[in-house]
Amino acid sequence: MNAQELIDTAKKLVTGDKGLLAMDESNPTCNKRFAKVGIPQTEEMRRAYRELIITTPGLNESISGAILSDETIRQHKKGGTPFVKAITDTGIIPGIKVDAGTKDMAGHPGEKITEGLDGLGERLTEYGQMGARFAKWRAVIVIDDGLVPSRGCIEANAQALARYAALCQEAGIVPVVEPEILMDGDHTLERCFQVTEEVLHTVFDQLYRQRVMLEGMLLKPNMVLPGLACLKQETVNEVADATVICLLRAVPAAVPGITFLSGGQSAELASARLNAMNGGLKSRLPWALSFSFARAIQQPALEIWQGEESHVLAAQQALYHRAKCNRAARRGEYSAAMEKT
Ligand code: 5MM
Repeated sequence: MNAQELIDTAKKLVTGDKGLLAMDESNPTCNKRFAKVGIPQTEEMRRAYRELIITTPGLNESISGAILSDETIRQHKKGGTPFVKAITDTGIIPGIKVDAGTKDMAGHPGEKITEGLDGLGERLTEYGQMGARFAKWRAVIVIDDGLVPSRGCIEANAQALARYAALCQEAGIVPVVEPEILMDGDHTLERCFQVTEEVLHTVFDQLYRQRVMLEGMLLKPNMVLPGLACLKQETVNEVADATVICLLRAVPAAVPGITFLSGGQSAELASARLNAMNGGLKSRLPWALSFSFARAIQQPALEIWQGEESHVLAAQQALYHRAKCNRAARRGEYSAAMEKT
């Protein structure tokens, strides 16, 4: 492991005002999103969609790194150029999702455990040879009050995240550590705060035990939000405050950056909330606060594209716009007026 290279790559991914684009949907997730807008669920359509994304003019103005899936990292543009080369040529750093997805956790009804540690060292070596410089692993925590989350589930997922992160660093790849508390449910913002704090403390405890170098990793958490079905939905500033207070309590200052997932928030709300954190609260932040959105960057573009060649340009404009809005949010300069331009 070259520690300095890890530190440099982690910093490069979050320095300035750019952020990460998560385009690492597994085939079933991508197919589900295609099905919703009537796009055929084939390998060629997934390839064409990913080509649309990575060839978006000016994407590199706002995006520092793109997270790919195993299928995508092996694909090529229509003309034969490998996606990884096309991405790297624009100055965007290629990353790779390496978890094997979530499974029902034995003995823990309603809870999930992320799999994929078997053979991970070898896979990381292969992805590194293909050009990936950072990786991502997502753990999923469900809130269902009175039932979950359980300590057993939180600890098992935190340990898997830490073992993944240690393997990444050994392979010279920056780990993005993603513990996601799902927005599904009617829980309050306060409950999400408690669970997020507990999960993050547990994750950082495990990262310490597994000897992960914090300066050479990134954290990809959820924002602290009320459940989607909760009757009380806090304001943008209340969400920003709660999220920052929670992160200040649980995330060591040695971590160079926090790159939020969007988790099913609308694209505009995700930008507005990130903006509020980087606006008034910036002087309190020891780390860069950035984004690693999938749906909150891609969804409008996907809906415009609909699998039609003639819609590619308009879809790319929508993608460029969302990336630009989030770049502005990193500077605390996003406003609703940007949505009208
Ligand atoms: C939570 O999902 C991650 C961030 O996406 P959103 O901003 O849309 O919440 C995302 O990177 C996710 O991990 C990938 O899409 C892969 O998901 P699956 O479930 O297909 O492995």
